[in-house]
Amino acid sequence: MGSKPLNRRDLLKTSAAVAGGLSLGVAAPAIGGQQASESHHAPPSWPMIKGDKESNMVAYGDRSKYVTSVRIAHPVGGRPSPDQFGLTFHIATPLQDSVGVITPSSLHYVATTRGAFMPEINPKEHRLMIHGLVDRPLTFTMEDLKRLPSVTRLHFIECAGNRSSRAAKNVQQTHGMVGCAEWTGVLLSTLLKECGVKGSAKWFVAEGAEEVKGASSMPIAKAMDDCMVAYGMNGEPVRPQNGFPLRLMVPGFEGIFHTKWLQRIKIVDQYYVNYNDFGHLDQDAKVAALDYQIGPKSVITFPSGEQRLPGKGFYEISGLAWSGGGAIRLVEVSTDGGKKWNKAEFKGTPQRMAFTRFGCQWNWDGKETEILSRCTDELGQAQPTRTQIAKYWNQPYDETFRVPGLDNSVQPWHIAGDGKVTNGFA
Ligand SMILES: Nc1nc2c(c(=O)[nH]1)N[C@H]1C(S)=C(S)[C@@H](COP(=O)(O)O)O[C@H]1N2
Ligand SMILES: [Mo]
Repeated sequence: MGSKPLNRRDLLKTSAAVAGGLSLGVAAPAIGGQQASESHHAPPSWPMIKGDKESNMVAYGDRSKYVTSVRIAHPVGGRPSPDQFGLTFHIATPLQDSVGVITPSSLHYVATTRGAFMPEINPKEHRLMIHGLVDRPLTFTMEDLKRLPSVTRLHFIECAGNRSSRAAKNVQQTHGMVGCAEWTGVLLSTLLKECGVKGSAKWFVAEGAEEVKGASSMPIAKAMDDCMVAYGMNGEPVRPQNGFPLRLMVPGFEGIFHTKWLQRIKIVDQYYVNYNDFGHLDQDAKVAALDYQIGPKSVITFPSGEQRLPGKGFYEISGLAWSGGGAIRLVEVSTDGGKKWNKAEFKGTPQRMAFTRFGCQWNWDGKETEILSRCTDELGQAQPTRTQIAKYWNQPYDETFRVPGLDNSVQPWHIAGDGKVTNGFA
């Protein structure tokens, strides 16, 4: 880089100079910045991208050819993806390249429970039926749904199989089965009020249009609280892989409950086990409501596995935090393997069951170390370490340890003296 390593004081000096105005160029340059002159480091002149009507630069915006991050097939919970028949069950988000809190739809993770089968639904003919323990069973077309009052909310979805392991090399492999999008739709409670829910209703079951039908029963209280029937995702119709034209959002609950290609909701008075069930067998609605929730979780996305720091000096550590229990209240970062913890800064206002981007200023001394993040949500729930999880399950913490159930453990990234970042579990 050529520039002299920057320490925190230099950075503060620089920002003070910027804030004061008119003194630019007097203070020390920021990271990698060099004194500008006409002969040296002037911006190069670039060729023009040739757009024509057919190209996706005009009709449907493409990203730059220099931006190349993509989703990858993800081995989730020991299940191969793609499997022996070439079917892909799980595709992971490239979190290492993420900025902000929105996962672009084309990079949002995808999980299907039976291979890559997706129904191709014509929205004009699509119907959502709500029946069971209601006064008036109703059927809604997409047009009907769009006439009703809408909500737009930022929410994450995470697959219960999203887990770190020693074998995982980067944050896409350790944490990629999660994404956060801006969802638009109608609150399920709005639809249920139209139908009139009977007093005996305790659970509801949702069904998708493809071969595999729906997940386990969900408590009716959740339906009346914040469930959404979503037709919009990041400012456009929900993508086919994410449930076009309609999907159920069950904020904070494990991914499997967010039924895609939603066509039917039945209100019932008892717990039903579905074909799609993955062990959600709590038959007490209150226990279930807590058990289906994603725990408080955070991960550093920069610097993270397989990245490399070019040299000692200033870096902003950046990462994501989320919880099924509500909004994130606190994120702490350690740069010395967990001895000291510093409060991270939020980028924007934390929202309920949504990604919160955090940052932490760090002056790396160029020595080998380990960096970690941990979070606490609005319920006061704190993210555990792997050793704490092993203790909780009464298992020895050794090379064979695999987190049972959901894995929201603290993820360490190891930084070598040459700046190479690797998985701290390996
Ligand atoms: N109809 C239907 N809905 C489904 C699934 C499915 O296979 N079919 N997969 C579930 C699982 S396991 C997860 S984790 C989430 C993933 O949502 P996404 O693919 O939009 O990220 O959808 C859930 N909804
Ligand atoms: Mo999933």
